[in-house]
Amino acid sequence: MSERVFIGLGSNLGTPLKQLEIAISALKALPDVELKKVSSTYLTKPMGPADQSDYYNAVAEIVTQLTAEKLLSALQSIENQQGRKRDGRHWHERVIDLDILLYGEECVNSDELVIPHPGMHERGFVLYPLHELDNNINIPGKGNINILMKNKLLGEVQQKLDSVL
Ligand code: ROI
Repeated sequence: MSERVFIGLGSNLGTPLKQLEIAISALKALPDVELKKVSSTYLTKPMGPADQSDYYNAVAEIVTQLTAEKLLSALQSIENQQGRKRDGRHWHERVIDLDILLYGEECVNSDELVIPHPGMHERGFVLYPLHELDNNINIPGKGNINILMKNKLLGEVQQKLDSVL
């Protein structure tokens, strides 16, 4: 059984564009993962504390046979390889962030994992790149992306750049 999965990527530390590129290559190299598409890169205002650099965000679409839990641990290994520090500071800068946004139509609610990713439906830095990959997608429990994009969104998009792929 394989699922269509969308992964959010974000970085605002240590040459962010390079970090996105490295993360995409690492995703591509994962066993049981087929990389389908990568959105353009979006330069976005930080959501959270303003005393941090702007973020570079993108969304990747994959098809995978991995369970959501196995995929999460693979993504965490990639983050760790790229030197992601987990110092517990809330909403602060990061070298790379890889989030499972959607896993097919599934909803997951465990201690380790919540899918759809909480907050994704109100974040411009997620919805813009996701819309580029699927302009009519439904976010389980939240609704159609076109309706969601009419709301006031956090993490304002400054600029759209080419895909890092
Ligand atoms: N803000 C933006 N614009 N992009 C992100 O990827 C991002 N990631 C985060 C927080 C700190 C919430 N803010 C962000 O984790």
